[in-house]
Amino acid sequence: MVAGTAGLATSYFVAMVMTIRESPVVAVAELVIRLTPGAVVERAIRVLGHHDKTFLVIVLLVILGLLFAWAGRLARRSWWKPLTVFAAIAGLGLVAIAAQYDPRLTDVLPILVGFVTWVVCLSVLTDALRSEERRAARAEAADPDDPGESRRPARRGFLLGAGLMAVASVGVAALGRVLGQGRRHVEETRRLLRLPGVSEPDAPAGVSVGLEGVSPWRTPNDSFYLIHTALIPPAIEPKDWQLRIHGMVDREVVLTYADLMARETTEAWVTLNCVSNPVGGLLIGNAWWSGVRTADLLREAGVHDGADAVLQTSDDGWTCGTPLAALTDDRDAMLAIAMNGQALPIDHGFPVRTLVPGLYGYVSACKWVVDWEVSRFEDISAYWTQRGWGELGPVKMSSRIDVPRREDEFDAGEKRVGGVAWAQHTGISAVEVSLDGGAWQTTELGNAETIDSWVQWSTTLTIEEGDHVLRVRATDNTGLVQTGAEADVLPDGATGWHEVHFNAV
Ligand SMILES: Nc1nc2c(c(=O)[nH]1)N[C@H]1C(S)=C(S)[C@@H](COP(=O)(O)O)O[C@H]1N2
Ligand SMILES: [Mo]
Repeated sequence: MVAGTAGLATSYFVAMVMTIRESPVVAVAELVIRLTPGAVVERAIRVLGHHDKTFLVIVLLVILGLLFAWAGRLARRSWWKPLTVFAAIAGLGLVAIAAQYDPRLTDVLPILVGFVTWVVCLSVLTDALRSEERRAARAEAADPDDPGESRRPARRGFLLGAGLMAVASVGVAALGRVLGQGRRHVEETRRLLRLPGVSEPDAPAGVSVGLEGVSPWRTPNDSFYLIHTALIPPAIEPKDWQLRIHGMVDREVVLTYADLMARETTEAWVTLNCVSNPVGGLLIGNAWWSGVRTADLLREAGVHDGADAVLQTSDDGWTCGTPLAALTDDRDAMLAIAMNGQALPIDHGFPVRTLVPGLYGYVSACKWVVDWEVSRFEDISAYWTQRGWGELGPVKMSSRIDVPRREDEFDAGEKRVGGVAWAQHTGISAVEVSLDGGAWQTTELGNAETIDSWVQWSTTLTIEEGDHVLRVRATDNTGLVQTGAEADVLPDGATGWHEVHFNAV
């Protein structure tokens, strides 16, 4: 039962800090409610008032307690029988999570953590007891008069271990509750924020080529890719947020959230992508960002001659070195407070992150940013550059086929194909495709809107029966044609042509 409780505590902790709606136990309770006939639920509510859910959770906890005790008994004889009990309980939890509204893959994490905790804690607690029991049985067979003195140390160890584990479980659960409440509060503040100067436009006319299966031109916030090293993204109240600009400047500047709100807002469509995006990969998204121009802030601080970098630090300790030129030239580099017209989601850097068109995220797009040190590249080192990634991080031109998908099969004949292409802050002028290694053919482009955002492309091909391969390449506004030379994502971004194999019948 102690091992079982420990697993419930760790799974609760993980659920709370990830601000997953509720713990797995509550998910099961919700599933039970959903599966119970309406009349029964109504009667229960009439009898129990609003305590129906609490009551159900308590019943579930009691049942779990009995199952844990049973698993403990089984552990006397067998190492695998208790595991099947735990696996069955975890399985029920997974079913309950999967049945929730709009579940995400990460929602299963609390259950996995709980399951591992059960297995580890049960074996830690029972291994010594079991071998002790076997030894005692052997001793008794040899000398039936031995009163079993030899069992005492193992029992004492067990009781001590179980006591410590119980205390630790309560601690973990309480910590989870405190952290979870903090996050929920920030989530609530975020939801209630009114952001003057932040607009929420629809995607501009003509950006879509109107082909189903091509990534939407504007990426919704909840499907925008996420990359961060923080295990638990920081939850920062806007009133507690500050950015300190210091280092090689005339005047140190400290900005609060209210200061940012009082300033003029700049808004732009910008495509952000990750240096770790392989050719054809999905670590890219396009959004309408609102914020304050970094160039203005740095001008007010008065940057010294000789500075060429800004070392940005996040509240979670992550750092990146950003080329000063990209933060001070005329592009829309900004301290962003909103994404697609909404306050930044916590996972995307709430309350404030940096965004620099034309640079990969790892050198520029610092989330939960709290410190800017104006400096020189030779004097600083940052999280990813310490690990062998390139210092400057300009985005490399690339293009992707979204339709057809890999291994697609469709009828031979006329087929519309399409995808996206990008070269942020240079812009795309053409996209071409080649079928089965044939000549490059031009495609039609959607409205490019700005040089900082991606562009959709599409064309219609006549496709004969059989296996095929389609390749794509882009040309940027300087006339440069995307290279077919394949390069790995490390150290400064992948190159090569995306190709898709498919079959027509
Ligand atoms: N604090 C912090 N900011 C960060 C990162 C991080 O790990 N921690 N990752 C960077 C990387 S590598 C990328 S690609 C972008 C991703 O931004 P997104 O998660 O909003 O899509 O954030 C950047 N900002
Ligand atoms: Mo990245």
